[in-house]
Amino acid sequence: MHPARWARLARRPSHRYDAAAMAARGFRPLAFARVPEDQMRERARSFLAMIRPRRSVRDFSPEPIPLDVVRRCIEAACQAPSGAHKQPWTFALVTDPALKRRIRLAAEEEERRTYGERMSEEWRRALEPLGTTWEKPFLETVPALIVLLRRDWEIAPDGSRRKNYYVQESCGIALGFLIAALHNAGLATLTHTPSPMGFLARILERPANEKAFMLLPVGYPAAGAQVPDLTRRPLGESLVEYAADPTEPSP
Ligand code: IYR
Repeated sequence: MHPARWARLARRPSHRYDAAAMAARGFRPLAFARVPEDQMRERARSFLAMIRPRRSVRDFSPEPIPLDVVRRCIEAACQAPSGAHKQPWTFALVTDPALKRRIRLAAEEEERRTYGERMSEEWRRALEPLGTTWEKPFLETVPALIVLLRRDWEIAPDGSRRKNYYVQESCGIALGFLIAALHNAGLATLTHTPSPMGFLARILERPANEKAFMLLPVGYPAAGAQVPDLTRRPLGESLVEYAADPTEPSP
């Protein structure tokens, strides 16, 4: 179809969008600012350039970080889509040194058993290039820990359970937003999954409907922090396209 015809069609409000009828159903017009194509390209390029150098960090500086920045990034994470708009998450921001210490000790207790007994040989080999061990001193050094807890259900005022949907997917998306927002703000993170993670909800005294989904240390990297020399797959190995028009330029 000719692009001008597309544009005309796209501008025509469909009969489904009878504003008054939609408002009666609790809808309102979408706020969506179209961006000219050259700006779209520039924004896509600069987002990639911003996110490309992001790395998981395991060696943090003890320097304090601006917590208002962290709170704003958590607010950005909360803009994620979620199953049936249930927003099935809690973000616990932990800066209390005593709590960080308890979390470190409990995580190391689990990790000692994971590395010692629970990991398969295959898993051990997969982790070798990362150089991780059961020891997690960064959990104490880092100025902040964010514990993302998933809520599989909500507790209704009468105490009964209200189910949430696609909780893992929703929390995964929110976590992705959070990592991108923190990196964009100039802070480093680690997606840390001490396993099993039951100790986190216990230490933080969370209600029965909340289970730890991810432990995210947040801070500045330590001076001289090292990371494994990893490269990312070329796009062609991650992207498969099914276009009808073979003349469309490929990446
Ligand atoms: N949870 C352990 C092990 C670990 C597992 C994976 I998969 C990693 O990518 C990295 C570590 C730990 O945090 O050490």
